[in-house]
This record gives sequence, C-alpha cells and structure tokens, in this order.
Amino acid sequence: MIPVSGFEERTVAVLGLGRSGLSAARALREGGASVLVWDDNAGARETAEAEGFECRELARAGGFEGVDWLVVSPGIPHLYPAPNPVIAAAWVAGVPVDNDIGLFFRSLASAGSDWDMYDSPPRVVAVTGSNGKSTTSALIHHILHSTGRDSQLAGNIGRGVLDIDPPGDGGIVVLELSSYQTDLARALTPDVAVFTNLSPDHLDRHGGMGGYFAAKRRLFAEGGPDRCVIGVDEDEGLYLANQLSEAATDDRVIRVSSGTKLGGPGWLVYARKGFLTEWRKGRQVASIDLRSIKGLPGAHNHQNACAAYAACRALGVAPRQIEAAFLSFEGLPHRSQIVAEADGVTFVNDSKATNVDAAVKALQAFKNIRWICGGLMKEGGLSGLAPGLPNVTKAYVIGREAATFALGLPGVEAEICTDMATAVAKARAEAQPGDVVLLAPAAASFDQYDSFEKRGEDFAEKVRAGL
Ligand code: UMA
Repeated sequence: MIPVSGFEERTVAVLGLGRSGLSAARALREGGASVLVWDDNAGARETAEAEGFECRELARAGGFEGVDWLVVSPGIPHLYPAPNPVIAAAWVAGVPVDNDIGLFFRSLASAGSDWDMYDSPPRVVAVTGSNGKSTTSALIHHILHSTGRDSQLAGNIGRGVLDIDPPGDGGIVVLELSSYQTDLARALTPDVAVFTNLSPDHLDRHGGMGGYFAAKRRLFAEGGPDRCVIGVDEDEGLYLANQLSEAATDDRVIRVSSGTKLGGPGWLVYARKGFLTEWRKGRQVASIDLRSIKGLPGAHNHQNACAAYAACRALGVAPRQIEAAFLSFEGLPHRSQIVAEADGVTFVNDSKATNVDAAVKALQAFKNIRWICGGLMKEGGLSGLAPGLPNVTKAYVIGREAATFALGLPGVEAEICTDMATAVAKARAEAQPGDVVLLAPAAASFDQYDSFEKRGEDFAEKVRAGL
C-alpha cells in the first residue's frame, strides 16, 4: 500500500467502495487522514464498516460538514449522464473532488524529499486510449520485469493504484488509465505517457466524443510528461502529437502507427506487414519480426507491441531485450487468448471486444472465423464491422437482442443461438480443420453476465467441456 501523504489530520470522504475506493480509504487512513466513506450499495458499506470505516450519507443536508476532500471511484458518474448526488453536494459545499490516481501522483510528488537516497528515482508510465491499453500496459510491465527492472502494474487493469507497494530505487509503476480516471484526477504527472488510439466508447459518460477525447488528453496536457508515445492512426492522435512537439525533430514525442510507414526526422515506431521498425533522426535503429509471436496476433496487437516497444525505449531498454520479452509474452485473458486447439480448430476468447472497433480488429487478426458475437449493443450501430466480415464463415449470435444484432450483419450467414452453450456447440460441430472459433462480441456483456470476464470464462468453460 502507498500511504497517502498531504492529508494528515484532514478529513477525506471516499465515494464508492470497490477496488479503487476501498484501497484509497485504507491508504488515506494509513497516511494519517480521518476517513469517511459512502457507497450507494448497503453490502459495500457493511464491508467497509467491518474494516472500521465510518459511513456517512454525504448527499444529505450538511453531509459535507468538516470534510476537506472527496475521492470518487471511476465507475460513478460525476457529470454525464447525470452527476451522482454526492458529487453534486460536494460542488455545492465547495469540497474539491479527486480520485485515487490524483492521490497517487500527489503522494509520489510529496515523497520527493525522501528521494535523495535514490540513485534513480521511481518513474511512472501511464497508458490511455480506447483499445489495447490493458495489453500495452501488461506488455510494458512484462518487458520491464523480464529485463530485471522493478516494475508494478496497476490502475484500470484491475488493481487500485494505492494498493501497490511504494516504488523503490529505480522502480517503475505502469498504470493503465481509463478516461474515467484521467477525467477527475487533480494531479497527473507521469514520466512517460502513452496514447494508444481513439474510437467511440463511454460516450454517455463524457457527453460525446469531444468530452471523451478531452478526458484522455488531460494525461498529456496536465502533467507535461518527459516522453509521449502517441498512436497517430487517427486525427486525434495526429493532433495530440503535433501539440506536444516543438518541431518535426522533437523527440519528446514518439509517433506510433500500425499499417502506415511513418516518415520524417522524428522518433518513429511502426508496424507494417508484421514487422516493427524504429527510426530516429532519419536512421533505422531496429526491426523486429512480429509474425511468429503467439501472444500478439493481428494488426491491433502489432499496434500494442509498437506502443509498448516505444515506451520501453523511452525508459532506456535495448531493442534486443524487448524482442526477447515479446517472445515470452502470453497475452492477457479475454484478449485474443487461445483457450484450446482441437482437431485443427483454434478456440479464441476475445470477450474484451465489447465494442465494434475492438471486434473488427479481432476479426481482422484471423481467417476462416466461426464468430460468436452479440450482447448489449452500444451506440453507433454495427456498420463499422464491415472490414472484418470477409474473414467470417458464419456468425453464431448470442444475447437477449440476438435477432436485432443478426439483422445488423448484412451478407453474413448468422444463426440466432441466444446463449453461449448453444453457440459454442453449433460452432464446434460445424468447424473444419483450419477454422477459428472466435468469441469477439462487439457488445457489452451486461444483458447476460456481470462482466466481460465472466462471459469469457463461460466461453472457455463451454469449449473445454466439449473437448
Ligand atoms: N457505486 C456507487 N454509486 C454509483 C455507482 C457505483 O456507490 O452510482 C459503487 C458500487 O456500489 C461499488 C463501487 O461504487 O461498490 C464500484 O466502483 P467502480 O465501479 O469504480 O469499481 P471499482 O471496483 O472501484 O473498479 C474501478 C474500475 N471500474 C470502473 O471504472 C467501472 C476498474 O476498471 C479498475 O480496474 C479498478 O477501479 C481499479 O483501478 C474496470 C472497468 O470496467 C476494469 N473499467 C472501464 C473499462 O475498462 O471500460 C472504464
């Protein structure tokens, strides 16, 4: 745990008592703050009370009396579609609203006086973007770890950032940050910041695409990172890279692309036809063949590889060391994860493909696909799937809206299966050697599951049960 500094003998309220909120409450208490907590769910309040935290209904009149600061969990809306009543009450009471990411950077900065003893002060790499940020963060962590560096991984990837150990001499903290997290943090000062890509997601929480991009952009605009790794395959990335550099030669920015051969005198990393290439100051520095790396299949993973490579180069890791670490990377659960191979058929779990953009990338990574898709559809429709559909032999549609979903797949043979067991059984029975049975839903899981993880586990279980 990283004890939060700067709040000694002050009163801090924590809203939301999940992974992020509970670890923040503990770290605040450890740092000497007086902590009050609230969660709209009674069970979560009971868990916190069992740890000795005092619950206070903050939204009631006078709820913020004596409170100096409010720390909010990322899943709780603070502005759109409507502010949580506790947050609205904090605004009225004039209490600053922050989150655990803000507390983390603040604590790290104020620990600076103790850092005289370090030969190499701790550094933070923060990764944001719409897709690929978990894989990119995990890959950076894996590369650092396999090259003997002291690395810790936290944030949106599933671990509250204050839950980790205080980083030691030369320690590196790799943070995956969602737009929910970058939007609210009052301190955001990574040494290296990574922007993977941008496509529509969480638009209800940000009042549209502009708000969504503005939330991510804060990571670069607020803290002034030493190095910025920017995916430039969309206009937003090009715009950001342009804003952050003073000239075409400015190597504060490392531009990254999947598919485009980048040119110019700057620092560039791109993947084309399965090869990653690094250029700096007009000269080629390194090249890596990505095609045989099992843990990183498809162009979308080659983009992740480029972003992770660039972040590690910014930290001083040698190209050959990075290449060796790529080969031992097994990928993350639920992201192009091979769960079984039988009779020449490969079963791939990409349950994390909760939106159209992520699903199309998974579809483009494989051929001869028996595609399990469907679930709670997101805004924007399914037309964006078109570039991936030529690789689909047949779709097996799940979810409560399966029939509507199937109507959005013109030209694709689609069978309404509704549940996972039926979809896996049918796909398996019809698959030929060389086929890939791919779960890449292009939809959220909440109509049938608690989370995309549960959906992916169900897929893997049904696959294994049928072997
Ligand atoms: N709650 C309220 N009122 C509300 C909504 C929620 O009191 O109106 C309470 C719930 O009862 C619950 C708590 O808030 O007790 C949950 O808070 P949370 O939703 O922020 O979840 P945490 O467990 O704290 O997990 C959060 C991130 N969750 C979200 O952003 C939704 C986790 O990212 C992250 O791993 C974790 O902090 C540690 O940093 C998950 C996620 O789904 C993986 N992220 C989204 C995504 O990747 O698309 C952004």
